[in-house]
Amino acid sequence: MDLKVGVIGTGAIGIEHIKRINEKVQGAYVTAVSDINVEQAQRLANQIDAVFFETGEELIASPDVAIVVVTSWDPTHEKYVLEAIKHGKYVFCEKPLATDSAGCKRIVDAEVKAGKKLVQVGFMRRYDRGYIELKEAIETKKFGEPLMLHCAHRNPTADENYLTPMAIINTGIHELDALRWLLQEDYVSAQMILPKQTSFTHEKLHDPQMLILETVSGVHIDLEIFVNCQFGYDIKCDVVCETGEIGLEDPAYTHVKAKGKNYTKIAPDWQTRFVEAYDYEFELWIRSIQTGNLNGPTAWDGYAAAVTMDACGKARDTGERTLIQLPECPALYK
Ligand code: NAI
Ligand code: NAD
Ligand code: ISE
Repeated sequence: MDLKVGVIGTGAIGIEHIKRINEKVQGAYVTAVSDINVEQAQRLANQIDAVFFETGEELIASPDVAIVVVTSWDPTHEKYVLEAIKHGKYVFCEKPLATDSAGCKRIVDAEVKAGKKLVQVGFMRRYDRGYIELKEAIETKKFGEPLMLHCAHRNPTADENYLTPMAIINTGIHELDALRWLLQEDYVSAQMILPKQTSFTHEKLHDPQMLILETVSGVHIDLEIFVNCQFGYDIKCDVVCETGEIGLEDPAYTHVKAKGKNYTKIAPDWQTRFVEAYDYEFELWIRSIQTGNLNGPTAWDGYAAAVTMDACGKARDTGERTLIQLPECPALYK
């Protein structure tokens, strides 16, 4: 029987995921939506023949909702995930799981108390073909041990609501998870550098920012986060190993030769750059629930990323290298 999905947050990515569930993925369909933007969500509910709920809590409690997707603003994630756990319902939560490590810890504690993995975090880079190839090369030691990673996370523009801390909490959080997953290692320290700023930013956003992470075995990672780069949505991850380097290519299916130039396009946004990763992420999420074997990024992964995120915030504020230490991982996640 197809799973009935309730989606909280019908903004940019909420709409994308709803289409994905209804039109691409097998085994599930959206029966309910909720958003504080009542008019827009009600209109959407009518279009897709779903029920509109005034609050996320009512949606979660509804017998017409078997599983929950949280795609509302970052600060709202924690309360909806906790509510879904309270009802024993599987919940897919877009990143970040919560806006600090204390919030993520409350979710981990609630899930451990429930005694069952119910939460999956929207770290979709793990489902991207490029990252999967990087991971395979690292795991098989094809080029020896990884030593250094050079990474960049660039967005074309960010609006006035995007503030300095969001470079990590909302954007760099993807790398905090993806690189830990790639290397299968936790981080031990974070340093942040605030370089010369672009004239395209605003008063409340330092842009770009640079992060240096060190892992348990001493791998060093440099990550540039630049959210007003103007030219496109650009993701780089070059892994330097003992006998070779392996890095992401920009996905492109065609090239253009014209007017004396030979070029390929850069993706304009995250929707385009990671479309296949999001599709695959949802296909596997639904399948894993049907087979009772949830196997995507866990609440513990969300917590580990958030501990690092907090350390980055401290490193930015103090200008100092900040140590990172995770507590013992609960048995539920081993
Ligand atoms: P958005 O601003 O377009 O949509 C957010 C929606 O949440 C809005 O419709 C808003 O009205 C609604 N909302 C806010 N508070 C709410 C509440 N308490 N209850 C119900 N609805 C509420 O934002 P966008 O870009 O769709 O991002 C949503 C989430 O998805 C964010 O957490 C973001 O970090 C994440 N995201 C993840 C991406 C990825 O690559 N995995 C890409 C884009 C967003
Ligand atoms: P958005 O602003 O377009 O949408 C957010 C929606 O949440 C809005 O419709 C807003 O009205 C609604 N909302 C806010 N508070 C709410 C509440 N309390 N209850 C219900 N709805 C509420 O933002 P977005 O770009 O769609 O991002 C949404 C989430 O998805 C964010 O957490 C973001 O970090 C994440 N995101 C992830 C990726 C990714 O690559 N994985 C990409 C984009 C966004
Ligand atoms: C957005 O929420 C995402 O998650 C995108 O993947 C990221 O590139 C962007 O910076 C975020 O705002």
